[in-house]
Amino acid sequence: MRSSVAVAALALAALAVLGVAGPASAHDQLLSTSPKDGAVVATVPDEVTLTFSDLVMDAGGEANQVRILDSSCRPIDAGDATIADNVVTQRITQPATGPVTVQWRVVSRDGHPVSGEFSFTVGDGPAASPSCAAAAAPATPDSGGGSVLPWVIGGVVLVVVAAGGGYLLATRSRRTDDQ
Ligand SMILES: [Cu+2]
Repeated sequence: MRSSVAVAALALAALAVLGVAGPASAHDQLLSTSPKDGAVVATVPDEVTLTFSDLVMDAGGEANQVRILDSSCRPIDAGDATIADNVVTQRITQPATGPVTVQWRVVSRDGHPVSGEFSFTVGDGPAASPSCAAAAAPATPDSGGGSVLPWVIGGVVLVVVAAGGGYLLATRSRRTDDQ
């Protein structure tokens, strides 16, 4: 009877560790873009939007940035990217034909930066997009999100305490049975 209590305590501790560590490691994912990756559009759009799986942190400064480059890797975007919940929008003010490369970098809800690149084509220029050097990413302090290590250590302590408690309960009950 008592040992099943110890097992239950261990299971609860393990669940607590998993439950707490889980969300901390989930990064936002890019769900869709407009224009879509690989799309061919007649004219250059006024803006590019990126839709993510979760909230994008409006961390200010250049933590979130979308760089839009023409076929010569020259920027055609204007102003800062704007963030509305999980949608990031970047305006385009320069004309362009041919392949357009979009390089993005945003701060996940958990505080971690995620980045990527996609491209579309304006008109019927060459299909293959040039490989533009990745935009120089500003160094962002890894605040907020942080490491999962403290949670792991906390989880191990929980398991050890639970196991110790279970052991004590088990030995006590055995003594009681002996008497
Ligand atoms: Cu993360």
